[in-house]
Amino acid sequence: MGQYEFNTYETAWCPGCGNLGILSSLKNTLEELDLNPQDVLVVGGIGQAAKMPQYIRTNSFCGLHGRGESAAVAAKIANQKLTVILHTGDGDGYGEGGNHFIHNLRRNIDIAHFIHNNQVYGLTKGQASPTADEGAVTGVQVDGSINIPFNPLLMAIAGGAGFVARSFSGRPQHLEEMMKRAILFKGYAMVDILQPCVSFNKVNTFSWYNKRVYELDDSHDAGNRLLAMERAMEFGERIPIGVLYEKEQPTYHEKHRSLREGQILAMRRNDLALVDKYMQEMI
Ligand SMILES: Cc1ncc(C[n+]2csc(CCOP(=O)(O)OP(=O)(O)O)c2C)c(N)n1
Repeated sequence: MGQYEFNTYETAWCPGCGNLGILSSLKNTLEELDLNPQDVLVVGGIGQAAKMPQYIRTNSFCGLHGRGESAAVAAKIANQKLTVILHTGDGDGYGEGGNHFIHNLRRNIDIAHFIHNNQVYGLTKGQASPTADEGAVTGVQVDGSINIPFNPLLMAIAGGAGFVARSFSGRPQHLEEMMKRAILFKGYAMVDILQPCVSFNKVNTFSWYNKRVYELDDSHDAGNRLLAMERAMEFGERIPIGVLYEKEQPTYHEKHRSLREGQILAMRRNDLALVDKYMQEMI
């Protein structure tokens, strides 16, 4: 039994749910990175995907719907030594949390954000999520979704993210590689993970994704922002998976004077001399 496993636990997920594969990929990735569970924080919001923190033996935090993103940022600001990993669904991350998502891209806080993208609101029984295809029929959108789908990768690249990737829950080795690179990346790193919802999305199934995804190879220049945007717009008969865009840039902590100087850590350590210095500066 790995160090990230609870002795016993039962998930709330359906047999065949992509979340099961994503959870085991996360555990394998953390094992491979050999991180101490005490140094890792897994954060979620609300939703089926957002239950990830409950099933892994690390520090955990479950926020409100759409607010896991701000909680993860706050935790990293308070303790930059933590490896902060955020799991949201596409509704949680791009819908209710859409504003936080957009601004996290440009803050460049050093967290890894894994979005389980099943194109529906799974927990609440399959309504169209931001990434639902136009025309997708659900129990609520009975005539088909009338909205243009949100393109998370295009948004992330345009919004300033330094690491933008996509993977598929049905390709565990690929997913683990993406998770590993995202966690090790210095700065905000997002991986949009295509994931079948066996109960509420009968169109974008495992085989639907499996037929369409193709792995980007060395011929893709991940340092070229415009080319990355072009790849991000490819979603249909062929769907690229891999790192679409990667560029290291100064992080929030590096740019923020107080955080650079370790102010919050000093306060947590009760380093009175430093706390006094900061107080003097403020008054
Ligand atoms: C502000 C707010 N709006 C709506 C809800 C109801 N709600 C809870 S989970 C959820 C959808 C979750 O979908 P998603 O984030 O895509 O994750 P999934 O369950 O598919 O993994 C909704 C709409 C809520 N809890 N809070």
